[in-house]
Amino acid sequence: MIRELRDFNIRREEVEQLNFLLYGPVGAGKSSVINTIKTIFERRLYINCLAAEGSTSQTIYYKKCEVGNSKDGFLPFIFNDIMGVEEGDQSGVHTDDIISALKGHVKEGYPFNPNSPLTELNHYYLKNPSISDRIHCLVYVIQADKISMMDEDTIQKMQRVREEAKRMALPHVILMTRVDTTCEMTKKDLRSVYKSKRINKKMEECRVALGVQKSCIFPVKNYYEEKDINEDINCLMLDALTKIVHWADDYVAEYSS
Ligand SMILES: Nc1nc2c(ncn2[C@@H]2O[C@H](COP(=O)(O)OP(=O)(O)OP(=O)(O)O)[C@@H](O)[C@H]2O)c(=O)[nH]1
Ligand SMILES: [Mg+2]
Repeated sequence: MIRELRDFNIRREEVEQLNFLLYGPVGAGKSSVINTIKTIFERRLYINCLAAEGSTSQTIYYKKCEVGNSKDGFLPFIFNDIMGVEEGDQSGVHTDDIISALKGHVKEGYPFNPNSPLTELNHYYLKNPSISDRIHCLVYVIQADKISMMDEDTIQKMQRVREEAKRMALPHVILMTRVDTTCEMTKKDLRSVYKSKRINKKMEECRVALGVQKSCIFPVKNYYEEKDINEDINCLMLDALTKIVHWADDYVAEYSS
């Protein structure tokens, strides 16, 4: 899977990288997903100060993350890290900013402002984005152990973004994190994740809350306390990534502006 992803060729030549936007509640593990993917491809534990515990979002700038390094080469993927969604009008990432990001209007480094969305007047606003600037797959990141406790407001915000993604025919998937804290059996043996009734129930809850079909929901575990590379963590994430990358490529191939 690593080789397949490293050698991945985007069908449309003018697009050099596939763009993924990670979106979900505060503390869902968005930044950790990026650390995990970097860890897999760079074969060393990747720690990023942006992954942290907090009641408000630890990620406050729009950050594009590349995978790979100049020695071994970079993969043709960019992961865009953003502020988490929160309840209420005055906190968390603004829904309009997410929709702008999907369409490619948000430049790297934009400091999110929960009170007011990005406007055309702001110098972080890209007026005429090309297909290369757009997001090619929306990736929801949701904690398996908190899905049933998610407040109505947060769910509604995420549903609004999903409606927009549907209108744009943009693929959208869910990475369901923290399967280790959700199921004891899975914690002991990550390979039994798809046998776990509890995990299956959580996937079903995700499907109902966001209307994303089951085949697009991937239970994963992020690196967070490990001291070494773990192939089981890698396999789950790589399986998800391989599928997601093909769907993003389908979107790019079919998109015509
Ligand atoms: N047990 C466990 N902990 C995790 C997992 N993924 C993330 N965490 C922990 O959850 C906390 C929040 O993770 P982040 O990656 O910072 O979450 P985020 O979505 O980027 O959060 P904000 O940027 O603040 O919105 C960190 O302490 C992580 O170590 C996982 O799969 N299992
Ligand atoms: Mg973060």
